[in-house]
Amino acid sequence: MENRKKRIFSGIQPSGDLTLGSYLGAIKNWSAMQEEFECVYCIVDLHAITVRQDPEVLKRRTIEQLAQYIACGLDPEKNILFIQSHVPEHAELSWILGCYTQFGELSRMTQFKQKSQQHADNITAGLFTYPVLMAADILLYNTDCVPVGEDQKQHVELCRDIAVRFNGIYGDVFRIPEPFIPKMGARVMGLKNPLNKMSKSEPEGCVFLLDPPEVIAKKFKRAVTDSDMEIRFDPENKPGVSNLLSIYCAITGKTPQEAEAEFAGQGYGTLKTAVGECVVNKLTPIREETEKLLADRAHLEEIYRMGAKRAREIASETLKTVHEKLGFAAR
Ligand code: ATP
Ligand code: LTN
Repeated sequence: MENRKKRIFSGIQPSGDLTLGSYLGAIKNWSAMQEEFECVYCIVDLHAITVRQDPEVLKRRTIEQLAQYIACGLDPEKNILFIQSHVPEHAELSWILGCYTQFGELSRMTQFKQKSQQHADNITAGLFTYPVLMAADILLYNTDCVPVGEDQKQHVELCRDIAVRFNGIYGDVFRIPEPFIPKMGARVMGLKNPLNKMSKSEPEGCVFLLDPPEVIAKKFKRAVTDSDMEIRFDPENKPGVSNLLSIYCAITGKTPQEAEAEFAGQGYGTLKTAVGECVVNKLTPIREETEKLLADRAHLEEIYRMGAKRAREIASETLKTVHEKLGFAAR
């Protein structure tokens, strides 16, 4: 395989407005990687339609998500930023990989089990084969590393299994990717229900990247904690307080022990205000920059078109190799 910088691939669905969870679990780490690695970041609209979307809203969110990627520090010159449906190789490789994925493997995916409960009236084949498309995303770019939150680890592991299986039959076709899960912020919990992951499709207890400062402060003030008064990092017994401490640590870079010492002897009110403030300080410049970027749609369109062109150059090479290995007649 060619001699090059290590490659990173990741993506987020434009299925809702970006949250503090997707920022701390994924995007924050993406921008830290752009100097050292060759990075490809995608807006995965094909994945978003695995549950029903409103076409107008989907279109708006797709462009807003691109603006937020850039506002979070992803330089569109250094990174390849693109929209999944603009690179048809994703859907093509997904079909092929689906023929090398077991029904049983897909049945075991936690996200499928959860989403099929949430959308019990619309459990589509797309929802079931979602992880195969994700494997195609990753493998098309000969990705070395996939920075995601904890909830996506199982999907990256399935991707590795598919790649190993394919390579076992056809030779060294795909690079085997590693997941990258951050130490802090890998699983930000909802502020209303700290037993559930903060998620854009559950707006209750969810902080959005574009929330104004007063809304963020209010959401933290109302965060669920517990009835004892001790500020201690203990996710099992004190999920609400530990979640606030994790958010604080993920943003400030402090360890949970340092944060505990800093808040020792203080009340939950002080903790909530402090965490709310550090989140506001982090998100305010991102919101302002997003608004500026959204004022120039033509520029954003130029960025995603350039991104798709660069992405396609890589993806089409991989797909060509796969076709040859499978024995498809040359075009
Ligand atoms: P949906 O509710 O539509 O499933 P989501 O809010 O869970 O969406 P995704 O688009 O699935 O967000 O995730 C985008 C990225 O952010 C993934 O890498 C995912 O692991 C990460 N992520 C999402 N929510 C969290 C969270 N609460 N904590 C840490 N990382 C998260
Ligand atoms: N399934 C991911 C989004 C996603 C992704 C990817 C992440 C689609 N394709 C490739 C990393 C690499 C999610 O966050 N729900």
